[in-house]
Amino acid sequence: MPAQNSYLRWVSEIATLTQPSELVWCDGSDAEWNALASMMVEQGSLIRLNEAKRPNSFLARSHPSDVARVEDRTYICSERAEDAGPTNNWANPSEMRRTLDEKFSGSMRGRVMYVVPFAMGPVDSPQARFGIEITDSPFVVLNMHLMNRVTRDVLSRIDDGADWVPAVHSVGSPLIDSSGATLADTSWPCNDEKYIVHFPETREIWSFGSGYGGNALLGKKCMSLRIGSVLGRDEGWLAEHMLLMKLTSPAGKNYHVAAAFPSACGKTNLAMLRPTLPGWKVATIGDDIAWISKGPNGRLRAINPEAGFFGVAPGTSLKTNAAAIETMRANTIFTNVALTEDGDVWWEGLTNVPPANLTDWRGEAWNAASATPAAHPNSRFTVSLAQCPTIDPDWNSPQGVELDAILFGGRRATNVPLVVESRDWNHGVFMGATISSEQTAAAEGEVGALRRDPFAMLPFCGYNMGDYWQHWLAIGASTAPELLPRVFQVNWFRKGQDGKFLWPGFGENTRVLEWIVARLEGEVASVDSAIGGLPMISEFNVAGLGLSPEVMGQLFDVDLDRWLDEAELTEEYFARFGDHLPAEMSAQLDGLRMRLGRGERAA
Ligand code: OXD
Ligand code: MN
Repeated sequence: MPAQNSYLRWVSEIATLTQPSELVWCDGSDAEWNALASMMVEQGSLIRLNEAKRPNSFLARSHPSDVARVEDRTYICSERAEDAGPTNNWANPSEMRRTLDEKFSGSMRGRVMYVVPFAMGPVDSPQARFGIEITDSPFVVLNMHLMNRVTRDVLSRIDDGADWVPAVHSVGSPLIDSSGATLADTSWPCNDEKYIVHFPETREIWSFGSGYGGNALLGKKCMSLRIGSVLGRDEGWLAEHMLLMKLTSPAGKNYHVAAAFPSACGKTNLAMLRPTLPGWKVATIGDDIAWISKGPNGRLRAINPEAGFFGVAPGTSLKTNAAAIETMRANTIFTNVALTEDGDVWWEGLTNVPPANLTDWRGEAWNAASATPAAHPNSRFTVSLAQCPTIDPDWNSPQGVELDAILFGGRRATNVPLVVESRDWNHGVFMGATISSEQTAAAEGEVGALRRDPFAMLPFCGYNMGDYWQHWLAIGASTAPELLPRVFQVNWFRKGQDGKFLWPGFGENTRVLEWIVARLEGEVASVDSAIGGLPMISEFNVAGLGLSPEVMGQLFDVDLDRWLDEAELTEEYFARFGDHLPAEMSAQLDGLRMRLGRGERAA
């Protein structure tokens, strides 16, 4: 890891390599943000939205090829391929360094190189970690201001000896070529060739060719999850793809819940849930990432290392997530949404009827008869957490919050009940390791086949997934069972024979949380089944929902034969991890099969 104060040398090395025309040290101030935003508006790379409707907010339109994370261009360059494991793209670190040297050489010519010091987590938190991102994209700087704590304090901490993660980003589109000729700029510079590279041993990040958030805001997936998971493994904590919330019961008692769901399964909606049951309250702490470590009393505590939301816009509405709509009332950057005639934003699902005379995400005139969506399906809003009306007052607390429950969920049309409680921590780790969703589009593979996404970390674990499961087991083994959060599997997405969702979801998910809390309080029993503890139907509150006994039966059905088939697939999946598969995971699978074979089904 870079030594104290070596950031000065590092910055100068990167400048020598990339040859920018100017170097700017960022301070995270409002003045810096305003000046950069105005500059980008003048250059035509941002559109200022209607000041009366959406104050201090902007729209960016990306290059049509640069709209999402690029998993096939994301690399874990550990010294040994087996340390990246079968779920990551591994590349030889020395070869990758040669490639990066070539790609970054002169990549910032004619551009400004911004040096952005940032903290993940409150600067004073024992769980905070520091980073410095170098970027040639002012758009990245603007987003970093909203997503992270950008502050020069970080440099003082590093001067005082704190560790830090060096992260280099270039859009890979110089404005001067190697012969000195000037090249034209575009509103969204990027490069056809992209590299999102992590060196876990030296804890470095290098990102080339993309301006899109998940590839370019290096504090997020790159540092908080891929490098974060490596730091967690080495230092005894957990970096997780989880939302974080505080739930308050009608009795006024608080519970903290972390929940892992694969991308695009509604984490932001759950983090900002509006309870439908009287007396319940949800306060948001984070919608994407949680860092979990053992507190002084032995209980697990969590912080959200981020300071903003980078949420998917389509589908977000007053009906599905009123808090998100309120959060982005001002000071928000939108990427790839549609523009209304009066300078505001729109996306599919925001209203039932689209406004007339929209301009789509590519800048083309759009109307309801158009063949393509007005907003890109992965269009985004970036906004500070502080603006969220449901934000928990403790979201910035350096100590974080004590976890009471951890939820694992996938998007399962079949098999997985609405909620199941794990038998114990190790069984909970097995639940996390077997998260999956049925594939819904032929583009993802065979429709209906299971797409595995263990712990929702498939694209985000910076080391061998088998070792990561072992690390979770070790955290459990070193903690008294009564201090550990209880682990549950949930599934909002089960479908009936008619292909329709069985469960209303959204605010009604409060009912699942209510049952979980009742379990924590020992107020309700659970029914032992082969796959874990199920609610007694008579004790599960569905009052007023009008769900028939058949629907309730289907929501909680455990089909032993189908589960045995699924166990077969899990065995095949586990085999991919070879020696890195913890023996306990095989034992959990054996235990499941034994219970299924005995015909354990909920009464
Ligand atoms: C995200 C993701 O953008 O998980 O959060 O893809
Ligand atoms: Mn995510």
